[in-house]
Amino acid sequence: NNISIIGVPLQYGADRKGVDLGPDAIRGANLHERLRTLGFNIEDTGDLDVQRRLETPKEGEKLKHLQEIVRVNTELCDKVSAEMARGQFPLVLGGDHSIAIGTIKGVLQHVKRLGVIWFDAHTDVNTHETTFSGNIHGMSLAAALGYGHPDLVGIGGAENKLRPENVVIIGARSIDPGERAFLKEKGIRVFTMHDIDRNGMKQVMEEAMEIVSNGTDGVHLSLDLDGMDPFEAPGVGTPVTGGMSYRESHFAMEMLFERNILVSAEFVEVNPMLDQHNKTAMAAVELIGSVFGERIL
Ligand code: DIR
Ligand code: MN
Ligand code: MN
Ligand code: MN
Repeated sequence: NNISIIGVPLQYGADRKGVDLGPDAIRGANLHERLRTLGFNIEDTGDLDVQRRLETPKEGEKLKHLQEIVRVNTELCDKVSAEMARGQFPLVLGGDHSIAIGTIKGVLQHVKRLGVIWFDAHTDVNTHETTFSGNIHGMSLAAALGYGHPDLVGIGGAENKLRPENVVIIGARSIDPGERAFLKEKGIRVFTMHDIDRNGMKQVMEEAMEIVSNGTDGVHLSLDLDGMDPFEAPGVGTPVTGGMSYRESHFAMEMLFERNILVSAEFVEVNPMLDQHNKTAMAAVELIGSVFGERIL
């Protein structure tokens, strides 16, 4: 019943200004009040410190801003772990999706067999060898699985990692060739938009929750707001048409609450500089509310 909010104003993994303002935009959409109404004790631990000066990545540098991303994620890992050690539920606000590495590595210190639901238009399983963009937010799931640049894999200890059979991706519709090969090779279950169209969110979530809770001791939700349709969540750096509707996303969160499997959650990639009237931050707060038990009636 105790939630610790951890803001991570990191933009370097997306290499795009504005996503560093995400944590405050989400807070500003009435987050604390919504959670308190549900009966939770909220401790907002504030934001982690992130270097403000954005240096242009050097010529020939494959992974953009690697050093600062590793530093912040290492701090985040320690912070998440410390909050869990005192019985808190970590609710991490991004920031770009590279922060999933730090969050997951922190949770793994306490939950050795961890399931993950990765809600995203993308699959974020690139490595330094497959990436086209050099953006580390496209590599965070691979790193948490133990693949990619050693500095990323080493965050929170290389031996702490997810198992492919305990991970599902929901809402994917933009997958790079290298990622497609990776997903197939590791046997990671991806529920694409096609699956949601065909079977509906109810069945997709039932199957997904079965997979991530089977043989695990808890589940982490990593939710990239670009998983939603850009029409309803326009404030993201890499929008992809044809995403999950507001209702579908909302319903998925309600199903997660009913099943009561989450030990941690993060909401990432809200970019207020690209948003319309804070719509995306408000959508994030709606989803957070549902995950923690908000009901219409
Ligand atoms: C692309 C985009 N696959 C990349 N990834 C994004 O840069 O690796 N992930 N936007 O959220
Ligand atoms: Mn992502
Ligand atoms: Mn994405
Ligand atoms: Mn709601």
